[in-house]
Amino acid sequence: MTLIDATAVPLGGPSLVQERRLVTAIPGPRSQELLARKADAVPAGVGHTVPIQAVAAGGGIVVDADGNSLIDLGSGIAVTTVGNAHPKVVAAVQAQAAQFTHTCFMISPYESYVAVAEALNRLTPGDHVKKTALFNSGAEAVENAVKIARKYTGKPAVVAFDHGYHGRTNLTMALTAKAMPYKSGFGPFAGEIYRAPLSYPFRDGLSGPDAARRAITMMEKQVGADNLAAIVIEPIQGEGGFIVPAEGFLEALVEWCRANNVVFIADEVQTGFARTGEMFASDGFGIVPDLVTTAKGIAAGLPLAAVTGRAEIMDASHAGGLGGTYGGNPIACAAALAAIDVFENDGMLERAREVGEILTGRLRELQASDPRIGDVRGKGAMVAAEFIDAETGEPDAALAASVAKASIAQGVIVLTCGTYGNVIRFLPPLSIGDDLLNDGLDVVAAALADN
Ligand code: PLZ
Repeated sequence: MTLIDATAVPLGGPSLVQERRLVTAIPGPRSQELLARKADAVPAGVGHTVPIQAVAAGGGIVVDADGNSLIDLGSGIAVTTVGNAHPKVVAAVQAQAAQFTHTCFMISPYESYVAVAEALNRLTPGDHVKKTALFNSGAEAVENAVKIARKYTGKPAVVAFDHGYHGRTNLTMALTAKAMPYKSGFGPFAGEIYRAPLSYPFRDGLSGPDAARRAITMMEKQVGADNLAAIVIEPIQGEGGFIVPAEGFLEALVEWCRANNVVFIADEVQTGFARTGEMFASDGFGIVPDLVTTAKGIAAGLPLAAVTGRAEIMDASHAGGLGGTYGGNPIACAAALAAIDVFENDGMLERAREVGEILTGRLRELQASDPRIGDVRGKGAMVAAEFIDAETGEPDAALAASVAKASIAQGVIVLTCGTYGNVIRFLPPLSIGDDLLNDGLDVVAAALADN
């Protein structure tokens, strides 16, 4: 068992040399060694996309144990939006860790939890009175949002949508649409969960209002508003393929929910915190959800998640009904306060839009000369290309997989997604420079040309 010589490892953060540099094949020997240990020690169910041993990251770079520098176009699935090992986050974490690491907020409260709640109450869409409860993961936040909505309405049913992703716990598996790899063999799932059709303009060609009517008819006829506590929807589907609904779809659903005492839960776990060029994707659609779930970008990589919403809904649960040992851990809260400072004061919304323009511009250019790119879509720095068979228009998952694999082999971290597995998504940290981003996109373009 060889551990990495710490003196040879660069510090992470923005001071890392910002260039793609391969000194071995991917994976190099040290990475291979770790992956062999992983295969022996960690179950096969816990997969990995990029076969490296990460040792440092920052700016737009991930460095591996073999000394390779890879361009990061995935942010650890939309988490390190402010940049990996951001100096403000590092300082906040170090200071809090030296102060105390845990008391349990339900036993001895501390200020940072309350400050994160205040910040989320202020930043999430709508100027109504809000409250926030903190948890550890996106899935846990979604589960709690459902609990809160059921308690408030006294109704049992929940509607999720086609292509939705909400987590891997039992209730959130039930809410998640895709069987493989998320659900297959892991049932039975939680009851009283129903699935409504989404708006997927590239594939259904429906206007927003028409797609909403289709979903509302399903909810009225197959569930019944009298039985329905909440609908849970990602404003832009993340794992499901970065599907941006047609204009008017979300607005019509919100309106129907209001008229029918149904809680509208926006799952902004992937879309939240500047990712879409707005603080929350809901802002870009002009909708005000009743409850918003957040995680990922909120704390730059420390495990933290939240449910924020209308005070009267959030307050419906009895004392002791919500919580958990670690929810709102002080180190995670310190990281969140530092990240929120960066989101609010360091031009992150503007940067997300700039990064988005580069991504969309470059991908549209590629699409113009390659009919295998069926659709380029997204908002801000959340952009994807959907790959199709140029003749039939059918999803081409094999092409997306081989372009992603070839890009990774050339030192560019890209992630696939989509119900059909035929989408490559781009979620770079907003600390990435234009040159690095363009180099990464050059590599993806070359990989596509070779495939
Ligand atoms: N809601 C919208 O995107 C997490 C998970 C990938 P957790 N998405 C990435 C995988 O293979 O596990 C996600 C999300 C949306 C909820 C979640 C769940 O968040 O923090 O992973 O529990």
